Order: sequence, then structure tokens, then C-alpha cells
Amino acid sequence: MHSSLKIVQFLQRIESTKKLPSKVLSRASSSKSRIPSNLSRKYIPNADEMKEVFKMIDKDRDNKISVKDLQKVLTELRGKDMAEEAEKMVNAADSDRDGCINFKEFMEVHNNGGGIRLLEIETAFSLCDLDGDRRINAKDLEGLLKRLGKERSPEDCERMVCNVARDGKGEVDMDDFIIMMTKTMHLQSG
Ligand SMILES: [Ca+2]
Ligand SMILES: [Ca+2]
Ligand SMILES: [Ca+2]
Repeated sequence: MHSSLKIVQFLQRIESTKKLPSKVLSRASSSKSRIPSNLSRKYIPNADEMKEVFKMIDKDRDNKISVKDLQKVLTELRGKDMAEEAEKMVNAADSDRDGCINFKEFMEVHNNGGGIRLLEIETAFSLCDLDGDRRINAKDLEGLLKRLGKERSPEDCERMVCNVARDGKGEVDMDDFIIMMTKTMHLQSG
């Protein structure tokens, strides 16, 4: 289920990513060999960024994620009813039993079990790749944003994808995605 939340994080990140200087881009390309292949490797998310993700899910802005908030976002993103999953997720994360996920509980979800697994990031990639061609292009992005009620022009989507696609061809592949999603996370040692 973390994978669905990772889509929100991806959209938050791709919308806030500025064009990388070519120096950074080439460094990212040359670091290709460092992409971890161990699927059980775990990442600890960055708290500031998770705050933004939290805000995107907290639709009514009361600083708590209710089942309703989560159901709305998940259903929009996945294009099918996610009521049951939303309820399960809130139940699993709600340690003070007030029926909602506050930010502290939200972070605990991601830190418990030692962080985010690479496998979850890979699943998130597949969920973002709406047409299933193993690339995320401007069309996939436009579709995802539309599901969240964010209308973006094809040109805007093109620009956002180009900001993170290392090949400059306007398509995000799995490696681009992993680099992008783990950039600000700490790799858990041990
Ligand atoms: Ca709320
Ligand atoms: Ca709670
Ligand atoms: Ca695609």
C-alpha cells in the first residue's frame, strides 16, 4: 500500500523539480551503476517532503488524514474504489486510536519496518505508467494529474517529465524513477 502513497510523492516531486543543471544530470547518468539492485534495500524518507505528501492527502486541511481523505486520493489515483484499503491503512497507522493519521503516525508508517523497500518504489512506477509501456511519459503524467483533479497542459507535463528524464527524450524509465524517488532519502545502513 505504500506504493499508492509513492505515486502522491512522485507527483509532488515531479511538480516541484526544477530543471537540473546539466552537471547534475551527467553525474546522475554516470551514477547509473550505483542503482541498488537489492529489492529488500530500504530507504528512510525525508520528513520535509513527507510533510508535502501529507498535505496533498489531507484534502480538508485539518492536519489529519481521515479515512475519507485517504479514500478520495487513493480512489482518484487508482481509478477504482479504494474505500476498504483506505480504512485498513488508517487502522494500521492510527496508534493513538482517534480514527485519523496525524503527521507523526504518518512518518511512523514509513519508518516502521525499516523504511521503504525498493520493491515498493518499483510497484509505484508500474502504477504511474498508465499505458504499461515501462516508461512514464507526459501522457501518463497528464493522466495521473487529471485523476487528482489537476489539469496541466501537455506542454507542462512534457516539461516536468524532461526535468527528471536523464536521457532528455522526455520519458522516465525505471532507473530515472528510482534515482528521483530515493534522491533525498537516506539509505538505511545494515
Ligand atoms: Ca483531513
Ligand atoms: Ca491517530
Ligand atoms: Ca507509459
